[in-house]
Amino acid sequence: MNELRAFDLAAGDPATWRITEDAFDADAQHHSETVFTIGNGQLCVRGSFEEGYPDDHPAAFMHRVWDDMPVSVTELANLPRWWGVDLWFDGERFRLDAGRLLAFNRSLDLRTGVLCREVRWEAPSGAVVELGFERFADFSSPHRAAVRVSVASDRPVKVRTRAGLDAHVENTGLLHWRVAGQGADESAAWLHTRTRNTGIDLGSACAVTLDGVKADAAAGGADGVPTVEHTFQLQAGRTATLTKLVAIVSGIDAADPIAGASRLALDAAAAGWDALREASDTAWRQAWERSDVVIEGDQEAQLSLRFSLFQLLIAAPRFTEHASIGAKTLSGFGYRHHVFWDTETFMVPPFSYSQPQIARNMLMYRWHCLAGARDKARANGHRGAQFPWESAGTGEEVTPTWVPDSDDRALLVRIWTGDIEIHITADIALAVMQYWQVTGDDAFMRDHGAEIVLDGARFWASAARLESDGHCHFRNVVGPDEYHDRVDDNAYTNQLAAWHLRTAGTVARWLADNHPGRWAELSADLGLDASELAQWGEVAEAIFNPAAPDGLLEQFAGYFDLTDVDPAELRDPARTTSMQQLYGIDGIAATQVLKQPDVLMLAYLLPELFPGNALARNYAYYDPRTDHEHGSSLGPAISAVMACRAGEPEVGYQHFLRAARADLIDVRHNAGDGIHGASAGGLWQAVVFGFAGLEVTADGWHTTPMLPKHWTRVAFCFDHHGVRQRVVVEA
Ligand code: IFM
Repeated sequence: MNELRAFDLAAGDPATWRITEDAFDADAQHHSETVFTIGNGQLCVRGSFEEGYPDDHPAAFMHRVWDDMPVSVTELANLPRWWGVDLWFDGERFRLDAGRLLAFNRSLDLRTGVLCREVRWEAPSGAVVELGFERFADFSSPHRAAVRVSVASDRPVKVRTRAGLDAHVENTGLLHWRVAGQGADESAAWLHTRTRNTGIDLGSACAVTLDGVKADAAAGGADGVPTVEHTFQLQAGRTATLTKLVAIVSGIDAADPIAGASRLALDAAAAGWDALREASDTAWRQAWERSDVVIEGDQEAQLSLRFSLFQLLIAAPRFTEHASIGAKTLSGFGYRHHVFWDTETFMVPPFSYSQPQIARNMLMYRWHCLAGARDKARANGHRGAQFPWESAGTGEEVTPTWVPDSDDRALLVRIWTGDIEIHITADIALAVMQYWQVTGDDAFMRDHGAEIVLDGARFWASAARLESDGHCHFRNVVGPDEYHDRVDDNAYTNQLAAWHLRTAGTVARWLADNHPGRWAELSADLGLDASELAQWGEVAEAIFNPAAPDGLLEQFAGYFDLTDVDPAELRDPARTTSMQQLYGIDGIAATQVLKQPDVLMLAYLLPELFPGNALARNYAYYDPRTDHEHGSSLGPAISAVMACRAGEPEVGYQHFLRAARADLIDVRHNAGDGIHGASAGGLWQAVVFGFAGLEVTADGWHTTPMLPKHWTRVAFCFDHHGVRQRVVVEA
């Protein structure tokens, strides 16, 4: 097992904006590739080296470029490799597995999204070469990116460079592209590819220049790999700089993506690197002015939160309302870029509060996916809109039903979530209501949000089963705690369903009273009348609520009968795997151990259901039974908030650190698959809703701070009904 590795989180204020690595560890390269992902809200690229490395996982993804695949149905196609630059010194190819690495430094500037790498390398011939790499995705434009490589040597060397576009890329073994055309000359290359199954055209183009030396330039390349090549003699003490300005346009965004990409690349070349940087930096400055959260007194907390926000900002759909953020963002192959409840429950809130336009795009994605949700409800014999557990381009269910067992690939494991983890429909409605409450965006609610809420409520009303005990039940479901699947009356699912049904009544009344024209139109479209609305209210009242007289909720029917666990075993610091790995799938399901907060997740989202000491009672019961350290990465940030609400900010801080380290320190040994987006969004919520205690109500907003002892100040902005608010909490 890999040792846990930490990126340098230390020292000095500028360091709270910079992720650095000062040695190359080939065994940890997949983790580093994820951490050093950059992007612009349309396309992202992992931190893979320009020149490649054996067994690397190079990848770049762009919103909406989906292609079919076996098992997981669909995934974003790894883009043709646009950031590659190959180099030879005296005929010997530069790569870190050859020659001798003398010095290495990689750093990501979170303020500007620029990734830099400095390498001193001794070629097999003995020449010592200094190389500098820089890359960024233009944050001001969806289609542009840039790469720059500078080289210097301690003695005269003959240098050859090759910079171009490469269609021969794969998604972990699967090929998604056919080559439809290509071309190159001595200063530019272009490539036309088409996805194999969905037929999406993609135009990629790059303009390549070489400065600082006199060089011979020529078109080059092979089938699917158009390139521009330079050869030159580099004298000792001179620096040559190769600049590659890239444009990538899909057929979804433009009628002629190939011409579009070529034009954009040439325009970029005319403007030059500095102009692109300036435009990108300006856009970043504006984004950080809205999104930054200052934490004083704790550099690790500060840097981790900025890193999390950075990763969300580069993956968030800034230029389209037809895409959202997948569970692993755009930074890896994990979960095939599918969108889960992680998005609305964990990632949308930071945007609703600080960049509402982006939150709106993400919620609009769900609105555009309503047809898929209606199909899913219909296929299950229900009415209304049942959102899929995993969603991609169309909103159809794309959760795999069987996947190979991670320990024995010959075995298949049944995945139930796509069939029965139904709470996501209410999670989406909750995100819509939260967005509306903080933004006051009535136009969104009138035209789109109300439809999401109302048709989702109709699903709940039709799926609830009234039984002989007079209660409605949801049987055979999965709640947030996936250590227990196929359970009855999961408290989280039941209570969110009831909340959703009640809320739909409120939304319908609001629409009818304030926008009668739209209400007439929507209710006619949906075939919704007063009697159905009344029935929703009745179902909400009838949904089984498992609260005991002292306020303790049973997580699901029969949970309290399961084997209890020794809290010491759960807290054992020597344990390095999840409790499910230790006990097995069936073994852990027979215990009360939770993968992530479930009843406490409900208490987090709907605190009004936990009056008096009910919160403390449930916190005292469930928190010690949660696999905080090795369970779901979604859990720790929420546990941090709940600890604050229980009056224990120092405990909350320990949970906060677990979330903060999910990717920077590869706690679960799976960060190589991509950023844990929910943990990143949860980290913001831990600070803003937990430690700062921000609460927006119908009457305005207030804070109930609960800072960890060593934090001296937390400051951030958010938009309340279109007016920027500044919150400063001091110890
Ligand atoms: O949505 C989550 C789920 O709650 C726990 N397993 C991983 C999923 C994707 O992050």
